[in-house]
Amino acid sequence: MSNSSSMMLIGVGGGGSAIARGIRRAFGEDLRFLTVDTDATMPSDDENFLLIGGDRLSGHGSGGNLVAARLAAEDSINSIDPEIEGVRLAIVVTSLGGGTGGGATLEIVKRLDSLGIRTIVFATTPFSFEGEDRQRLARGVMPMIEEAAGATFFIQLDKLVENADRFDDAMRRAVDTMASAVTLFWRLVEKPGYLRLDAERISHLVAKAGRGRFAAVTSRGPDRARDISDMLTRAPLLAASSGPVRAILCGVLAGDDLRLSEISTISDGVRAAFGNQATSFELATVNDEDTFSGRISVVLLLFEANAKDDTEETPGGVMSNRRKKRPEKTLIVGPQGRGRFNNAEPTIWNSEDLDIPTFLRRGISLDV
Ligand SMILES: Nc1nc2c(ncn2[C@@H]2O[C@H](COP(=O)(O)OP(=O)(O)OP(=O)(O)O)[C@@H](O)[C@H]2O)c(=O)[nH]1
Ligand SMILES: [Mg+2]
Repeated sequence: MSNSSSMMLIGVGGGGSAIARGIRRAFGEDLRFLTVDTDATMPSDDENFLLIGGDRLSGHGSGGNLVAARLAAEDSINSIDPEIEGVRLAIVVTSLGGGTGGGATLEIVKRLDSLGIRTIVFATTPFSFEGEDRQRLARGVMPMIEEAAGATFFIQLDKLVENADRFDDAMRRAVDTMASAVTLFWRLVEKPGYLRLDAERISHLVAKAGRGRFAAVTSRGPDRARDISDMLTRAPLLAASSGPVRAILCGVLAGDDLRLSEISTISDGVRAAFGNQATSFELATVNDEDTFSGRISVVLLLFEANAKDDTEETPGGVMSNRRKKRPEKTLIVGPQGRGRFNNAEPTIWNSEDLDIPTFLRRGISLDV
């Protein structure tokens, strides 16, 4: 591959690949990029497309079968290695609700992790109108993806597209929002601005972050900084919280006209709205006159720690909310979630792998 960037965008499954292609359109050719699917018929950019599980699924997709998609990804996992040579940070975009977006994403993230590549997963969860089966499929795989990945953002499509009228507007908004987050990381890695986050700090943040929430907002005009603070305070994607926010990453993307007072306004607004109990607040700016002239975009990533979880300080000083292992109280489930059945042929019934504990398949959390 000619692009030797250390960051790569990977879209998985039909929905994930569609979003990833949209993000790439926003970047042009510069972004190192791969789509992975079990379905050979989906629109793809051949050079950047990897078909997995061809022998098992004959290029027809998994048809909502999580287990078949996982096995397809396992069959083909070696073929991903040459595509990710030299990558240090992977942003994986997926849409949960089908088989491939859930099952293959899990296997791919595990592979990336085993190769020492940091992973950030952005995963949409289905619209409520798509029905309970898809929701259940999504819920079942979420804890496993979260366990395997560095930082994970689950994005409810219902919330992401609130107030959108037409379906294509809604999808465009999904792409735009995630594109802003990808832009932030890509620019921080490739072309940092004045307030930079060094690669080591990003690496620590991503390695230990666990589940987070994020939103991206844009404004122009004389009151753009205040607008942004207001919009972030009201952002539906940031609203749901199961615990206090422990770490914040605030990325300000702007042109050369960004004023110091505007950075202060945004920073103060974010701290006042979300930062009361945050022990880590990272602010980074990306300066790109060509793309952001006249406007400011802010990507806000919030990491919260569940009250039951321990936290730990990483060498980079960023709080982690990944669960510490507490053998006497906590039920430890590895990334695969198949326990001692790890190397056995799965027991498949009704598209479910019965060797995976029921609470994991059903997405039920246990208070032990
Ligand atoms: N943003 C966006 N989301 C989509 C699109 N198509 C499907 N989705 C979402 O993606 C979820 C998963 O569906 P698919 O992507 O078709 O499934 P898959 O991951 O390819 O898995 P299988 O086809 O079952 O192997 C759906 O429940 C939708 O919520 C799309 O074009 N754009
Ligand atoms: Mg598909």
